[in-house]
Amino acid sequence: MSNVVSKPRTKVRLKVERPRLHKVILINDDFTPREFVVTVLKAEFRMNEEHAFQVMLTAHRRGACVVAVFTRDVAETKATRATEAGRRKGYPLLFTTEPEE
Ligand code: TYC
Repeated sequence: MSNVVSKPRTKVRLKVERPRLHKVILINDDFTPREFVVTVLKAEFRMNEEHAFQVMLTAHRRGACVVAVFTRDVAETKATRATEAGRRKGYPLLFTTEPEE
């Protein structure tokens, strides 16, 4: 049997902050077909037709639209995948990310 007695380590945990969330933003362009934008939003962001159509239309009218917020890694992965889906078809479709205030 062991005689070693270890003292519990003192906990110094002053504050636990939630990781900042990052927005995925859809950028408008003049070339990507509306229907293709809707298809990508449904596939990559699991949106239904109606929601995807509204997001596409907002980006079309205002130049950009926030798609959703995620932790940084997830936001960047989804933005990259969605942008690449457009590239594969030769479209300039672009999704960017930025941290929430
Ligand atoms: N503006 C495009 C068109 O008229 C459609 C479109 C909408 C493209 C939103 C990109 O993020 C976008 N065909």
